[in-house]
Amino acid sequence: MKLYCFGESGNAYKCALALTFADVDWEPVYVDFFNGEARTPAFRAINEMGEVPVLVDGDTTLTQSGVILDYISSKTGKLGGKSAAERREVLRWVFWDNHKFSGVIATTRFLSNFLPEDKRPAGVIPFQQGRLKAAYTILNDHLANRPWVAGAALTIADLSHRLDTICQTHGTLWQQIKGWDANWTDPAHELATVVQSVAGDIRQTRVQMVTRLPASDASRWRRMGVPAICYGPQPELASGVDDHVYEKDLTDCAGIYESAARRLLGAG
Ligand SMILES: N[C@@H](CCC(=O)N[C@@H](CS)C(=O)NCC(=O)O)C(=O)O
Repeated sequence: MKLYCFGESGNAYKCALALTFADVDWEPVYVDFFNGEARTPAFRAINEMGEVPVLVDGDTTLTQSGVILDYISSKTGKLGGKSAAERREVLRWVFWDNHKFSGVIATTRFLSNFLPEDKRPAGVIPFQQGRLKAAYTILNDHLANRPWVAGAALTIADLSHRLDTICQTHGTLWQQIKGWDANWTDPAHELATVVQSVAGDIRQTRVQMVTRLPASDASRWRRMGVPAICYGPQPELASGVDDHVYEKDLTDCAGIYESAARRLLGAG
C-alpha cells in the first residue's frame, strides 16, 4: 500500500502507526504540504478535499484518517476490537477524535507553530486551547480505570489519539517507523561533559543534557563507534517554510564548538 503523507502530519502518522502495527507492507509518498502541493490540481485529482493522508491500495483510494484506520483494521483483522460491539465502541472514539481532539489539536498546532506570529488571529488560539482542555479531560477521565480506549487491547481508537502512550508502551515503534535503532552517547562521556561545561560558561546558564527520541543523524556516527551528541540553536517554526534561528544563538554555538574542541584536543 502507499500512504501519501508528510512528517508533520499527525493524521498521516496515525495511519502509518496502524499500517506498522498491523504488519502491512507499505511505503510513504511524500507530499510537500508546506509548499502548497496539497492544493495543486494534481493532488486534488487524488483527493478532492486537498488533505493528507491518502491511502492507495491497488484500485482503492481512501482519504480521512478514520476511514483509512477502519480499512486497515478491517482488511487485516487487527486493531479493530473483538466483536461488533467493540468495533462500534472503537469507531465512536475515532469519530470523537476527528471532531473534538485531533481536529482541534492540529489546527491549534498550525496556528501556534507554523503560522508567522504576526498572522496568528488574536483570540482564536486561547479559544481552541479551552476546547482542547475539555477534550483532554474527557479522554483522561475515560482512561482512569482502563488501559485502552476501547475493548481489552490496542485498537485504532488508541492510535487515533494516544500516540505518546503507545510509543512508550511499544518501545520498538520508533525503530519500525523511522527505520533506525535508538542509540546515544553516555552523558558521562567527556565529549558531553565538556560541551555541557563550555555551553554553561558561554550561555551563562545551567545546561541540562537530555537523551531523547527521535534519534538524529548523530546516530550514524555512533553506529560506527564514534561518540556524537547534538547541540545547536533551537530553530523557530521547526520544519516550517520560514525556519530561522536567532543570530546570537548561532554565534554562541560556534563559540561553544570552538572552545569545546580546543579543550577536548588539549589546547586550552
Ligand atoms: N479529518 C481529516 C483531516 C486531515 C487533515 O487535516 N490533514 C492536514 C494535514 S494533517 C491537511 O492535509 N490539511 C490541508 C489543508 O487543510 O489545506 C483526516 O482525519 O484525515
